[in-house]
Amino acid sequence: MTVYSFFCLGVSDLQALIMKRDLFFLVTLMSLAFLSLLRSGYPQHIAEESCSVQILVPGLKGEAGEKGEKGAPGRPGRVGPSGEKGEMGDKGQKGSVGRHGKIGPIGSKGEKGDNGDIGPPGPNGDPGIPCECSQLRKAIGEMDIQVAQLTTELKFIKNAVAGVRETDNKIYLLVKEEKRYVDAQLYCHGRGGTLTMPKDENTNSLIASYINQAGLTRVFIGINDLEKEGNFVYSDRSPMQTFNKWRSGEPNNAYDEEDCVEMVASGGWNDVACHITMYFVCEFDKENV
Ligand SMILES: [Ca+2]
Ligand SMILES: [Ca+2]
Repeated sequence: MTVYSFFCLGVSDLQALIMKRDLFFLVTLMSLAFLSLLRSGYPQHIAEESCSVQILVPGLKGEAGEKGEKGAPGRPGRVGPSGEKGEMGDKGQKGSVGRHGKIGPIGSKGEKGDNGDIGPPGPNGDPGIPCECSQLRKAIGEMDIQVAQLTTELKFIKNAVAGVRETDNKIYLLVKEEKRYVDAQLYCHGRGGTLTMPKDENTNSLIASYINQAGLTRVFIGINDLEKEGNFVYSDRSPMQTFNKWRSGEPNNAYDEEDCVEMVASGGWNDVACHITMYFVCEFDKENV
């Protein structure tokens, strides 16, 4: 009966149903009608029957129900974002005086201050002792001379300690200080002697050995022709004797300036210039020492 009623609905009636948006109800009706057709096997007969049966339409909407009770409180919402910074508040009141602090550590040493002002001059001193400057200067000068003499004597003693040669009545000293002939003679004379005067073979050999042992090659000896060219004399101005040890070709008065005499390591003699400097040998009489 329901299916027949459905197909007997007019188009306007369907539209009305659709307009009422009761689609679920409509679909249900269509499904039931289709099943009925399959079961009957005479779908063409439907259109031939009259639509005198009841028309199925939905009922009127019921009245609204009573208002429900108030629901349970909802969950708390999320924390909202930070608000904008507020304006600075008013300055608070001045606090009370705090407690006394601890004593701090000792500070580092400060820099030296500036010099103070110059003080007033002190009282005058007592009068001094009159200065005898001239006498003091003289004394100082004499002391300087003595120091120089002592220095020279010290050198002489050093030379003497280094070794002397002697015969029965003579002492020979090799002085290792380079001096000109005249200065060498003054040196020896100042100590009570003279430049050595070899007057025999033994003495000449002794002096030659002396300078050889000292590792020397030449020394001044006390012979010269300063006063008269070619007339050789000893340093004490005594005349030459028969003994001599002139080397071959000597004396030659070379360059017309050789007026003093040296002894070479072999013991031979040679006239040389007096202004050259070399070591020398002094001799002293034992009686005068
Ligand atoms: Ca000469
Ligand atoms: Ca010569």
